[in-house]
Amino acid sequence: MVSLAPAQSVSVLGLTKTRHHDQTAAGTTAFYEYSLRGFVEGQSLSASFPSPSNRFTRSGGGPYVLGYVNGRWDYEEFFSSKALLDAAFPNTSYDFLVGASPAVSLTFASDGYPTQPVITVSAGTWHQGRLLISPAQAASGFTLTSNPSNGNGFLTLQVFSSATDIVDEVVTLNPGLDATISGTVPPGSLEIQQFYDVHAEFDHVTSSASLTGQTWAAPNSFGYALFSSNTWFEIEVLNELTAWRLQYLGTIENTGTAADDADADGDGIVNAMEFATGQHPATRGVLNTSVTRTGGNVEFVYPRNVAAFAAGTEYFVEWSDSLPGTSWSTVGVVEEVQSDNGTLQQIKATLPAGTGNKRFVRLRITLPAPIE
Ligand SMILES: [Ca+2]
Repeated sequence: MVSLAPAQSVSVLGLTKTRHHDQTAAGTTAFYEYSLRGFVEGQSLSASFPSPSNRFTRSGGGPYVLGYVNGRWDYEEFFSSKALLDAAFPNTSYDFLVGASPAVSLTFASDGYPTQPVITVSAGTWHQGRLLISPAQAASGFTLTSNPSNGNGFLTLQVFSSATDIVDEVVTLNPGLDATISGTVPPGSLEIQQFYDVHAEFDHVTSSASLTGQTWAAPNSFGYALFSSNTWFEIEVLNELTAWRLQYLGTIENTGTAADDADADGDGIVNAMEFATGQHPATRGVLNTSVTRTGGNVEFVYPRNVAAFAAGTEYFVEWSDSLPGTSWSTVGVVEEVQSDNGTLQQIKATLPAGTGNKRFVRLRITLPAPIE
């Protein structure tokens, strides 16, 4: 008779020595820390199944008792160097104890840390250790691809936020030498002004043990001792204004000559107005507007940046019969799109010419408020 796995069953347990890096730029990672982790994972595990004191030991060390958190047990310690990790957890044989069952023996053989993952991304700009993605790039989607791993275990690649998983790829069969992993961020799946974590892991198994026959184990479950190399970095999705500032002024900070109210190229048009009207803020130019009187009306034509408008920039054509204008008005102003090439529109504002012998017209803009 075939015995079915219990409703609660362990599917994998193990010990991992991990070398963590941060990716800081294209092709560049920097060491962050080492860690040792013991874990028991499975289906519908409760805090008392199979034991409240799952643990591992070795000759001269332990027991190291796993803690239960949200359906799994973990024991984790972090170390600032490999020497400190190896002093606390040498490469030797460990006995993994689940409940009162016979121990599962797992061995860290000589160091087998795989190649450090380095992720190549098909979009974005590396800036101060983060990958910045523009709204247009988020709308189009992009791909991530790793370098080859020389490990013999799993490759994983994840992109996620606290709220959602965007990419969750695993190569579960032993990939052999020179295997890579890749994933796609689907078009429109990243939100403006949100942060996402990218995590890539290469594993190298040095010891494994079948758990078949243990009363608490699911069929085809295994225990592993493995070395892993992890790489992390952060994606920030910019808003339209910040992406524009990065593209044309080389920074995302609203400061100095890149500030909204600064005039980076000294042409008399502040950066915020250059953004709103689709001008180049670092190349001197003239804002191409026109004023025409047609009968009882005045027609005022100005350029509008389609992306800036879509992002919430507001435009106000205002008139006054006195300067300095303390009485700017939008009364009677009617606007229409005169032309549109996809990135820039020409907007024609029609307003009453008035009964006096002069009338002044201006364009005022307010930038969209950052999302809080
Ligand atoms: Ca300017």
